[in-house]
Amino acid sequence: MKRIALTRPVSPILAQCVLTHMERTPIDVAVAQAQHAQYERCLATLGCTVRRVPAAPELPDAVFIEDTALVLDELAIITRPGAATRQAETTAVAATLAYYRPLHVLAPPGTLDGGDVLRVERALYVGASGRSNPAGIAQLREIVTPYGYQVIPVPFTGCLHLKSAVTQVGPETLLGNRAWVAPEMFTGMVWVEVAPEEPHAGNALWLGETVLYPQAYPETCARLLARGIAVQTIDVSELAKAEGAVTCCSLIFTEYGRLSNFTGRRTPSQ
Ligand code: CIR
Repeated sequence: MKRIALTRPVSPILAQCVLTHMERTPIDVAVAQAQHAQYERCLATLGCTVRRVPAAPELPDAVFIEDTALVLDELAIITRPGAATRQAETTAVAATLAYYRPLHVLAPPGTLDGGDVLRVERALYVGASGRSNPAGIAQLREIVTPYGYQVIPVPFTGCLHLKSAVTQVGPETLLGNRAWVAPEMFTGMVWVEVAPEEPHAGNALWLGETVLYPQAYPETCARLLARGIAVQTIDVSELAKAEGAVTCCSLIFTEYGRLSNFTGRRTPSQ
């Protein structure tokens, strides 16, 4: 079975991205594109088949594809991103995901960003954020409950998405910043705390054997290595200026075979 990594090219107008918790600083798009290409190469080296959703040069945040969908084993949920300028990103992602999973689509007034959803087995921890509203979380629960998933809303502060504060780095291990999210919310998981001087270091991309991790956080990286966690570091500094990190530039899932009855239609959730 193949592990697919869906990615989307960096837009030439990345500098016009939405920013919430960061000051706008100049972004070198060529550097961002080179870092993104390196990110894709790392995913391939770590066992993923990289597939690109067609570029959307007019959509500055399109590279942050994680926010547009949640891909589970049985289905994919096409989100309705909380930033209005990002809602057009979902169309092409849905067209691609329709080859791999039956689709459900979130409807107004619900909003949800994939960056707010941390999946641990059958638990979907969902950040109650400025991007993911109660209606969006309720729709998600309605869609996934029949498949045996539990939706657990999680309060957090200080950062854009739940996965800016905490991500999974091992079967029973989370990496997070307890100033932004309470470890007690995640029952039964071991908690690795980010280094105090690296508050943004909680976003890691766990690929089973290895964690892909920003090279900007050496102190936290040392904590992961001390736990015996294999880490591959990568420079994503230019993407970070757009408030992006390592999870948000891909959608990772197992290919169980293409859907033979693909029609391009999508199933509304309501
Ligand atoms: C935004 O504010 O939506 C983008 N500039 C950054 C999104 C990053 N997404 C993520 O971490 N899941």
